[in-house]
Amino acid sequence: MSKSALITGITGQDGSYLSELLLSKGYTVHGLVRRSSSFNTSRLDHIYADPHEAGRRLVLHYGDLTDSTGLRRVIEKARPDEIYNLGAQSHVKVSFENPEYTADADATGTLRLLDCMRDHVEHIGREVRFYQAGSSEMFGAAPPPQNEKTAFYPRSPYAVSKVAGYWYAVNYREAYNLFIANGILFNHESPRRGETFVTRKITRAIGRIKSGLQDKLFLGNLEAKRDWGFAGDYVEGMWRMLQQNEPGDFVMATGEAYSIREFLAEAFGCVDLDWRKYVVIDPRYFRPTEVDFLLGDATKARKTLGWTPTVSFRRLVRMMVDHDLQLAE
Ligand code: NAP
Ligand code: F7E
Repeated sequence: MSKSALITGITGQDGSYLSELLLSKGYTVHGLVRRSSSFNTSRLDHIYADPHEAGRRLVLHYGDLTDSTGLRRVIEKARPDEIYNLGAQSHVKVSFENPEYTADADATGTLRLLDCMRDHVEHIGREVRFYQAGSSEMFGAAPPPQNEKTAFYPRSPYAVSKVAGYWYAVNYREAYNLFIANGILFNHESPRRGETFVTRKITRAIGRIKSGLQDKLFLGNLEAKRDWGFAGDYVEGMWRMLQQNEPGDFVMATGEAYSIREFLAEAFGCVDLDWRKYVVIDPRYFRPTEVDFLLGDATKARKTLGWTPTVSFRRLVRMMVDHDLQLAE
């Protein structure tokens, strides 16, 4: 019997890469999709299967992390062996504008899903494994390098909500003896990254500048440093966490950090342009509390999961720039 997985946040960057990975391993993949007035499944277009197709292995269900009844119903229908909780209001700056919604979807949403899983496991009498998408933002102001032993110091409503999700996951693991793993993932990017995150905002602007569609790029704080990896590598790590004998918590990171300024130089350098001629600082993109320096130590993931990132910083930037040049054309 092939395995079945349920992914919340399947329409997001990571959801699309994880779906590809699980389908390639023979899984049937169920995904939770929010109702939207326009199509929100474009990242899944290439693997989408029409509901009328016999034997399809990608099944989408309407649902929302703010709606427990719907979550319960989807779990009962999908009967997953593994649940990946990737759904979230994932934008740090937006979480300052919509803190309550962020807490509802990211913190209480995680609790809702865990609670549905707990009852489901009791009813069906077999194990279901759960991956919780934690974030390096949970470390916030803690000095680098950060690893599983670093104390959390969250600096945004998003980060606080992810810390809550992390602890709900630990508590459900200990209280009900469930297989639950927390990933603590540092920033991971790709050509499918949302257009308002800084890397994609930059590479998208480069494509548009080269095509004559834009001549300025408005950005906020250029001094923050991030440990940027490739999303395709990170979803492999999520899957590996659920294939272990024992559940655990794992940092996933490249161990290299660069500032936004350095990202700009690398990305504009790919097309022989000087970023200083295009970038304008706009304070609207500053955050009330910033996270200055994230640099991960993924020793545990390397040793226990055999996981290492395969895409370097330079290759990642080149991949994103090339994609966005084509897109703009
Ligand atoms: P993303 O591209 O922003 O995708 C987020 C997904 O969550 C989308 O499918 C979105 O649906 C869905 N979603 C939002 N609110 C929801 C709700 N109330 N109910 C159900 N689904 C909801 O994020 P990502 O980069 O793929 O990240 C995946 C997960 O990892 C997130 O939990 C994020 O916080 C976490 N994370 C990301 C990174 C990173 O660097 N990418 C690092 C650490 C942790 P729509 O498509 O309809 O908006
Ligand atoms: O910001 C600075 C900004 O929004 C990175 C999410 O996936 O990774 C992501 O969160 C840095 C910050 O990502 C702009 O101030 C400057 O210091 O790309 P970002 P993030 O906040 O690190 C973590 C791990 C997650 O878990 C999150 O879900 O770039 N910055 N100028 C800017 N950032 C944005 N977005 N836009 C700017 O114009």
